[in-house]
Amino acid sequence: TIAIRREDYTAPAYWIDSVELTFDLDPNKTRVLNRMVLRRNPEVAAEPLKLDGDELNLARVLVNGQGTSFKMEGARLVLENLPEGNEPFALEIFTTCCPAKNTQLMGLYVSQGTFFTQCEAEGFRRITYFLDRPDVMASYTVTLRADKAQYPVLLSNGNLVDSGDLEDGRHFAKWVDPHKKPCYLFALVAGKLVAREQHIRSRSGTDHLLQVYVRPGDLGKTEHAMNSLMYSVAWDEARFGLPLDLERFMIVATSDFNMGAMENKGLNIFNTKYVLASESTATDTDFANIESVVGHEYFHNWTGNRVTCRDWFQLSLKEGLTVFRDQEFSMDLAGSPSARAVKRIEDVRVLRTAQFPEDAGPMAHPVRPDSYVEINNFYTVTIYEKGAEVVRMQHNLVGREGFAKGMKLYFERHDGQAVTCDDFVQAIADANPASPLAQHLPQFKRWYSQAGTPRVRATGRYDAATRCYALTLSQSCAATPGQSEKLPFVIPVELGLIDARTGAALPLHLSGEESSGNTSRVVVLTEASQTLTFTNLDAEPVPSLLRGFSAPVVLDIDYTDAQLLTLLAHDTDAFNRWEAGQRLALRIAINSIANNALQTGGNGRFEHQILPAEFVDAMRAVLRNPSLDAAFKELVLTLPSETYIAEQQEVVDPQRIHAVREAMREQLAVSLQADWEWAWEQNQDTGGYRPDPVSSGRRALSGLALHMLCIAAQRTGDEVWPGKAYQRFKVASNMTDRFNALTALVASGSALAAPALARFHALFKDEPLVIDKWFALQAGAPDRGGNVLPAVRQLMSHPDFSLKNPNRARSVIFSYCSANPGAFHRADAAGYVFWSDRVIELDAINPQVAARLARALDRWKKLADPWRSAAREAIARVAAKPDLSNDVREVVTRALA
Ligand code: HT7
Ligand code: ZN
Repeated sequence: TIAIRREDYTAPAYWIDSVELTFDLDPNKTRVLNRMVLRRNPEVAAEPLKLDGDELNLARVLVNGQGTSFKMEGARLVLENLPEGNEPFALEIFTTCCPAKNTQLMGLYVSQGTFFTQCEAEGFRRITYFLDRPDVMASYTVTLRADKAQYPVLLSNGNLVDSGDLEDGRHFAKWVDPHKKPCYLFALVAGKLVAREQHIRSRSGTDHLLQVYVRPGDLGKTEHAMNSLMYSVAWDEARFGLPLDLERFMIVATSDFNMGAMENKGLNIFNTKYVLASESTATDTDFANIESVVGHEYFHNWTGNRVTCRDWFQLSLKEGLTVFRDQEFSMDLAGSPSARAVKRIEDVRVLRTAQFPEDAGPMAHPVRPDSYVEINNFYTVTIYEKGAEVVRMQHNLVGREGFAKGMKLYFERHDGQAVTCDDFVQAIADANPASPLAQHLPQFKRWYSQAGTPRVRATGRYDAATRCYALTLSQSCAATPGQSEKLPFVIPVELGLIDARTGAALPLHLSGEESSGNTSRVVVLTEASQTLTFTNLDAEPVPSLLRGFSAPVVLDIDYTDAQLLTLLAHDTDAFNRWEAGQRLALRIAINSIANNALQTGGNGRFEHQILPAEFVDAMRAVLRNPSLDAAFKELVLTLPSETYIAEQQEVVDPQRIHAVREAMREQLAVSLQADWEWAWEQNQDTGGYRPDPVSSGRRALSGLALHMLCIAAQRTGDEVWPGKAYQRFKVASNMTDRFNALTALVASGSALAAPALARFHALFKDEPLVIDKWFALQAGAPDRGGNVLPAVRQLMSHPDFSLKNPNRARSVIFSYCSANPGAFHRADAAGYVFWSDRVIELDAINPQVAARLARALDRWKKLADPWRSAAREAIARVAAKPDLSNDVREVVTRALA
């Protein structure tokens, strides 16, 4: 395994101006004729042409129509005897490949009798020999030929310029892409598909055809995806002045896909999970995910496709920026400040439960990595979500208008180019020369080069004599693999001060500055330690720091319980209001975990009350507060996840964390029983189903209430609420309510769970995405005496299970290994043995999916024994396999380092 290093980047020795591809599609032997026009790059010293290839059968190579000598260097095709000089020359390569055997789902593959491609990052080389790198941009003409009866629809990028019948029942379609593109954006689709179509006219008056292609039975589930696409087109034009640059924009859904979706130019290919939705088969979360993934892929049309990455180290250039854009899109569509805050909290929750652990573990890497073995392993939460936070900080440092100006300059400078993360931040700064971003640009760029999550420690001191409050903010960042020393970051901290007695927002007077009377402002930290002095204060205030999560850092601050209760009740910043509740809950969890005196009784339950009355009362106050939205209440009343609690611990006992969190939940369920009943009653929907933020918030809260009532019933022996849940499960008119009721029964261990699960399967046996939920719910169920692992094994032998389908594999194996810590971290190590078997088994089928699963034990070094040694053994067992893919090898090697 050889690491590729960013500093070794050199421009390509050849450019490819145009590509003419002709496909004779056949599942077992597809023929690919590739006619290219190339020329030497005069800026690079002459060298042989080395074309990437992978699992191709080479039949013929012609240069300017003549046979030529060639050799193979590993999987690369090397041509040495090319015409001298800088004149363009023609290269024709004829290869075959076998899509039916392509279980990796990279390159050209078959899914349910339909051909699909996936070329990002390095899949195009599995279709033909090519310079498979994003800085080589060419014009594409593509002819597809296939059996007309089996493959009536033939799609590729751009515009359809010709089509017709051929001999022997075959037909053809010819597509020309008007835009140059890197080969990772190439796509083709061929099969029996139908499309929902929509004609739209842009603000500037141009007409476009939007199409969503699916299998014939799925057309009724495409309305939401189409609406999301129309909103996306309108939003990008309105917010950033970026119009759709194609006559036709297509989305095609496939049920076999390694990731969520792919932004191929004009021909996006999506996992069905992010396209298909009807109120009876999809939850509110599914609807929201579809909106954001459709938006995300559409926004790539500019941020990624028009301006692309110079090399894969710059991946966050397009991914971080596009996640930022899809987050803003969803927030703008959500509308109200409260709904925006809910979206922000959800995004931060993902960052903190997935990216912070990555940043502290063996796979930690900067937003712009310095090296990789397998690029597929770097489609990470750091590149995507932390990358988005780095863009968000730029946005906040230059302001909304300033950011729009920066984006405009970025496109003026780089349209049609393959560029770097530096080019992006430079454009934003240059468009805003007086901004703190421009002022601190070299230091700000450390966000791209230094891995690890910075910590900001805040300490406050009030001096009654001077009526001053001194707030000291000190930053640090722990070492990460390959980076022992970190330099200070630029950290924008949005803050306010709150009157401890009344909860009122206090005007901010910063010593040495003219007072604006504002109650919230941004302070930009650049030093290792800085002290801010606030004046004119009659008493010690409660600081509200990092409002809206203004930087991706951990904030260490020793709040008293009373201060947190004040913030929870009064902070004008909704994010920090939620955060105060989470801090209170986290503190209780951590103390209970540390408190060895707190023993479980023989029944495995805590004998003691863990939650203090003030906490329960504060939660009740939020639940009953008439001025708060249901969606926000649901977030406040959901305890921090086991993964998040584990991240706060030096040494992790996963069973104790699980037991404590379950006990806290049970107590919250029992103590607030009357309030949950009230919340359930208050949040019943009357009208028809709509997945908007208000009604989905009401369903989320009533779902949580039902869940809590079933938990309480389990404790008290009451049968009314499980009965009501079963009834709701049976009669619910939408999947959100139905699935929430089913979850409540399964998660509370009700006797009604088994009949409900059986009924659910029978009802939805022909809906693969719903059956995925059915599998995931069982694999993610709370463990009762070690019952989940045998259930998971049984699910794997269910006739509906298939390891080859990534959605199905994820629904069972990942739900157990990555999302069910209480059941996975078994003291007898059986969970880890199961994990290692599955990683090895999956690796032979689909290395990318296997490598994702391999990351389930990333944080093994934090585990207490016996888990730690058992986990190391399981990882070593995988690493000992001689024929592992590069993907899995890189993950386990880093884990053991
Ligand atoms: N840009 C897309 C990345 C992607 C991908 C990468 C590796 C293997 C399979 C893949 N499918 C899609 C997704 C996105 O960020 O929009
Ligand atoms: Zn993306």
